[in-house]
Amino acid sequence: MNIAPSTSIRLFTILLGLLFVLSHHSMGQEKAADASTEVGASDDAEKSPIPKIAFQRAWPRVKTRRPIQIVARPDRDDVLYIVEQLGRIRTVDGTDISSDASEMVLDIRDRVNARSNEEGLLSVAFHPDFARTNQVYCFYTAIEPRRAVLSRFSMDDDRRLILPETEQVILEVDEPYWNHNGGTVLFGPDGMLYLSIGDGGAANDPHGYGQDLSTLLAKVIRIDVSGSGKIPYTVPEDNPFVGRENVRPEIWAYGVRNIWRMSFDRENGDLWAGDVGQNKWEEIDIIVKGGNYGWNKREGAHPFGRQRRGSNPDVDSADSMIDPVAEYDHRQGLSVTGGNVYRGKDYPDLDGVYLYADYAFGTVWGIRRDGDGFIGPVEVMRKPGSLISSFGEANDGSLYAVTFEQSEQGPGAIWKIVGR
Ligand SMILES: [Ca+2]
Ligand SMILES: [Ca+2]
Repeated sequence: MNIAPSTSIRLFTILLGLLFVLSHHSMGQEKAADASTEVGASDDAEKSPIPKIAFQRAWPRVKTRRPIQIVARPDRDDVLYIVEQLGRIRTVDGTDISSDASEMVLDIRDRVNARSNEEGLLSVAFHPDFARTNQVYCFYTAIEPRRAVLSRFSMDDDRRLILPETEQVILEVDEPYWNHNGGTVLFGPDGMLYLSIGDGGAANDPHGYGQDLSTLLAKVIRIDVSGSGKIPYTVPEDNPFVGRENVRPEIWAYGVRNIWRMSFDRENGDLWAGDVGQNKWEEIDIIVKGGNYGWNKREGAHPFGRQRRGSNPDVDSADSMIDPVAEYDHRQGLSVTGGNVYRGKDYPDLDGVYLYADYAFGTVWGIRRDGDGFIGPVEVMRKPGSLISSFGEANDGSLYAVTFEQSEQGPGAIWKIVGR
């Protein structure tokens, strides 16, 4: 998600009908599909193939609007949480995808600003030790002043409802513009909280925040929220920039434009991210400690714009920039939605495959890490007409996708990812 001008996506959704008609017979489309294997392509695809997938509709009678995440709760498998962008969270039955049971368990529309396409309640994470801590973390945009907010909430004694009045603000980041609010909050295997924050917005990263280590914009940050008491968070001592002058010590990685979705591989701890590009290149990254992912000197693996003001000359060297592990251009999609590595039990062939999508085109790709190299990406599904806003992982490793159907104003839908 998070295309810069929302008008372009509206125009695009109008064109989707046309795409249906043209679909597989269009020269342009076939070329685009072929091109998707160019970056990081492997000749050994036969050796360890990446299987095709399908979307199976889940909870078809549960009505949801602007669903942008599906989240598991660590202490319970029988419930999953659907995050709605306007500022609500509802449940679905994690044991039965045909169930129509659903309950609204949080409504913070009173404090969430969701006026534009990229604003709203953007991401939610349960604390990994939720059974003990009773902590839910929400990342959302607010106004007056325009900012992004990371907050902690508690559930009631029965652990059924998330209580708005328990909000405790952890961190706020001033947002210069309405777009590029980034936005995945999640916990790592190390128990730390990771948060992706976009470059603040407009176009071209006009203030050079990507390479500026004195701001949290255009970063992935890592903080420790395990302490109790009055300090909302502490900075882990092993963060890469601790102790450097004029540098925010929360920073884990930088030079990212707008990581809308990122996730950990539960088996090996790899942190995968989809970083939304500007006008040309959408990219998939594996985020490492201290890594510089290039923005706004690079878009994907390509030089971007003129050499722009960098506040920190020692990070301006192109040598230090990490290229994406996969990218695609705007003939193949417009806005990348990062997904998850499949680690479920139902489809052994899918094990280790990272699935991601283009929000606008409804194309899904798979890529597998193979030692230091990669197999793929290959196109594993195409679902034009579904705007894929996010993927999510249940406790058993099953993966889901959430979509807006037919248009950005269309009804929400949730899908289970199945083999084909
Ligand atoms: Ca912004
Ligand atoms: Ca990059």
